[in-house]
Amino acid sequence: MSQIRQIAAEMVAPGKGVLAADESIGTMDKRLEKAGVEPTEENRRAYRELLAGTPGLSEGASGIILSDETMRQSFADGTPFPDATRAVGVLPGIKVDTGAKPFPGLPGETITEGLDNLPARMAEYAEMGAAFAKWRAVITISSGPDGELPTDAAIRANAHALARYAAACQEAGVVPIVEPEVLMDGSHSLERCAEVTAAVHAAVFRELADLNVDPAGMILKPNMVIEGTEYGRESTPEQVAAAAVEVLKRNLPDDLAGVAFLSGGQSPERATANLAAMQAHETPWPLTFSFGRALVDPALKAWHGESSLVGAGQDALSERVRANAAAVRGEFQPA
Ligand code: 5MM
Repeated sequence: MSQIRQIAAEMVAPGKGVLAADESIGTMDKRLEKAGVEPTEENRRAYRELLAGTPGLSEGASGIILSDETMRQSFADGTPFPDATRAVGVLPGIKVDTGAKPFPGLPGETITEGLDNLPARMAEYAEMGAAFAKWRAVITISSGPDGELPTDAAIRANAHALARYAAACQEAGVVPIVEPEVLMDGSHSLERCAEVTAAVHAAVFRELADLNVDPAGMILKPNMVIEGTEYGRESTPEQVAAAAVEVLKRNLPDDLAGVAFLSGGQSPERATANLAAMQAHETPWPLTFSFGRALVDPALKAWHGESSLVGAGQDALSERVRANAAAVRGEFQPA
């Protein structure tokens, strides 16, 4: 088996998911401020050390996605982050996109940037120890002043960028996490989310195939198929799971290494319950988690920047990682 296939399989091994701790500096600072923590480089570092240094993290997390800043920082004892996470059995990954930016010509939509010089950057990240990478495309559903969104053009361009990124990763011996996120923002139904998500996956897997990306050496990080936050009625975990699996089965190749869902702004409890319900369905690929907020929000709240509360923050993260690992093993017990 090729090295990237082996790493990809390790990332979605039974009972394991991937922790997304790759907020850009701007996003991280907003989250720190909201939690009452001064947004400084040292506080961003200390918070990421709290997460990556959580005792027992590797029992439920195969990897952690870092940002460029964190990748170049060290634990307080001087160990660089990628070495520190590997030492505890958690693969380091790197977010390589440079953000979703307003799409010229397509009002209300975004195109994710970061392709310039990517092969050279990938080689540097591989040298620094990155086992895998991540690129997030953002797709908006709306029927507002900008017309009916998303447009086919935005879907196509974002899918193409994801495929160019994934090909560059595999060429550098790094596993790509391909994240096309259809946002939950809006008043759309679960059925509309299903329709858009399926169209996005169709475009993404067409572009990936065109650029000869090996599905067995990559992970798809999709949104769950879920109603918009303003829809007014919450779908049950069984409805979300059935819709998500039906959508995935339409376009994903059977030899894809795995699917690791994002949480998208759901509460930690809802994201876990939905993930647990997915496991009742037979799929050719493991279905696991690569949550950001649904794993780390409780930890950030518990810590709020106090060195005496690092343990409390780590306990809060452990609790969410354990719940999601139980969910993917089919052992989830709702509270
Ligand atoms: C952790 O947040 C990631 C990076 O966000 P920005 O670059 O926008 O600051 C983000 O890509 C995240 O990995 C995914 O959206 C999944 O996170 P959630 O919180 O939706 O599970």
